[in-house]
Amino acid sequence: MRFHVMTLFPDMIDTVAGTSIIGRAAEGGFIEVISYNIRDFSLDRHKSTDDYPYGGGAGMVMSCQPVFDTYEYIMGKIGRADVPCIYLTPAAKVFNQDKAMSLSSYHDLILLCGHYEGVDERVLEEIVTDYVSIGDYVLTGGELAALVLIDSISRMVDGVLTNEESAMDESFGEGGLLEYPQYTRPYEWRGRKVPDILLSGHHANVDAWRHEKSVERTRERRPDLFKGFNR
Ligand code: 6GU
Repeated sequence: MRFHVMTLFPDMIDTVAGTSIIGRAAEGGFIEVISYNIRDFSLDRHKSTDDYPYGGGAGMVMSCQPVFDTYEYIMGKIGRADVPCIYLTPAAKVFNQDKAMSLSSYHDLILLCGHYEGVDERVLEEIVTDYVSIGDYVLTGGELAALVLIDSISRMVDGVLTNEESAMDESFGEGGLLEYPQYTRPYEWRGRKVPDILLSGHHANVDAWRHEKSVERTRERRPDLFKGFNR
């Protein structure tokens, strides 16, 4: 799977996407993250990418031309039609595991990172297929949000996680419950002991205990999720 990221800060994308499990997946050829500097496509004498907003107000607005030309360059390179173009913005529906799952079925995804006060609406109307926010707070730009999508989608791609990594019961995995607590050595730390059931060797009892903890934790920390949980 390939991620094409349109941004004014390609280093931010390259650094994070080259690290840890996502970096390993790219090395292994399971995914590819390609960043495109929108500034490189500016036809302006000073390579500018933004201008003052019509109607006045604070900040600057990213111009149509460099964004559109970056998009056209990427589409020419991909050479296929069904390519979602996702604009990262707090003014959108919040991203979740279901959305990650549905996006993971594409061969290519284009991610557009805005900065300043936004992007000229006309180029968004022309190229964007999906508007995505990563939560109800404001970031200075779309790059961190794009990286969140890349991480959560990549881990669904075959070959990205080791068997060990993918076998983990996760929050939002089967059952829609949060992850149960985990412990490692030492048995006692600062007077806190590991729950004895985990040392019992009774796998069925351990599973039942973990399920109970997942339910309890979901009820306490995410009552909104718990409402939709049965059994
Ligand atoms: Cl996707 N972009 C920006 N700039 N801020 C955000 C966001 C996205 N999601 C939450 N805040």
